[in-house]
Amino acid sequence: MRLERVEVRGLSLPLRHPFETSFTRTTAKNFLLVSVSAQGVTGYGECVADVDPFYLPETNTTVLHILRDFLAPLAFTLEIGHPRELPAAFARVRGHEMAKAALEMAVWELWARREGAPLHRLLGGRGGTIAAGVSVGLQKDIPTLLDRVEAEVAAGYRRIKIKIKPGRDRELVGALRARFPEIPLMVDANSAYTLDDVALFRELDEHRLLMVEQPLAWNDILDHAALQRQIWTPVCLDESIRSADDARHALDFGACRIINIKVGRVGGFAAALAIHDLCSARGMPVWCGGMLESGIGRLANVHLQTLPGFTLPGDTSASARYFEEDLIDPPVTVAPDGTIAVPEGPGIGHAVLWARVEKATTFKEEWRP
Ligand code: OSB
Ligand code: MG
Repeated sequence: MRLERVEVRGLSLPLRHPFETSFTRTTAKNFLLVSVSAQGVTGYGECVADVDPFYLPETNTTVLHILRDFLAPLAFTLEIGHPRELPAAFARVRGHEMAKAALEMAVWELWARREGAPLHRLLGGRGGTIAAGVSVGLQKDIPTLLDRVEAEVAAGYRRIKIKIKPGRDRELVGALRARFPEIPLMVDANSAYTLDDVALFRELDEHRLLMVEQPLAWNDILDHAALQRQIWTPVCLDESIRSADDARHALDFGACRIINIKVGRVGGFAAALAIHDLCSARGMPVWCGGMLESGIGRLANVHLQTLPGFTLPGDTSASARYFEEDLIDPPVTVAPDGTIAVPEGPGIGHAVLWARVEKATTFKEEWRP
């Protein structure tokens, strides 16, 4: 198969509630949507980059540059026998995993549609349901946080994650544990701490958290290994894992006991599958993270999570938590038992509402061989 057209558009979707982390406060989801076409079929890939480089180095602007000037021209030269061939073809471009992933994911989605198969079948997953977890941002005060968590628990979510940052950590966890002693609870620091904070993490050990996600630097493996040796709570890596080699290094050095896989962060589905397989072989649990995706990226995450190594609930929750109007029909919903149904239609499996895509579009570029 040869690609005949690549389109990239910028979209802006207002968030129903601002999402606050240790590194920023987001009020709208501003992202790139990649569409690839061949032989009358179009596939979609949602990019996880944002307007700023505060989570990882890439931004929407760097992604557009890399796609327009390097990855799309390269992709047009390929006779694609299977989407898993793309990472080797893209390897000459160093880094830029989010740009690579957006294009690679669109080709996988196109491939699934061509075969009339749901994405999960192409990935080696299964139908049925997946367990939903939820990521709760920093709130204005502790009572508000408790109310938010109470609502999410009532909605059925199987695991609660809260964001922490220096000065807003032990109090939040203590208050939550006092109110909900038994819920599966974890924290995500998004790289806000250093090894000088070991004492804090030892304190958090008392609360029997499921894990602490990315406590230290975004590009670190070794300090995390030093931290993990000194605490009971499993460390989970997010930002630090941007390739299968990163995952192998983290495993070999004991930097974590759990890995958060985000397809868009690791360069695409092929890398996500490689990390999944490596972790499965070594007995390390994985779960699927989220980046406040629209329904298009959200459904890609749903399909990935049907692989057997995803033994922990991820950050995939209902469309309605984020957006008044999602780009897909039906939206992603969570059943009272905290599960999400895995779509069986071709590709991502739900219709893309193109009128809504057009309405949210801020700019568009289109390239051909
Ligand atoms: O670190 O997992 C993260 C959102 C944006 C950037 C980074 C992260 C997150 C989340 C939200 O935690 C997950 C979601 O609800 O999509
Ligand atoms: Mg995270």
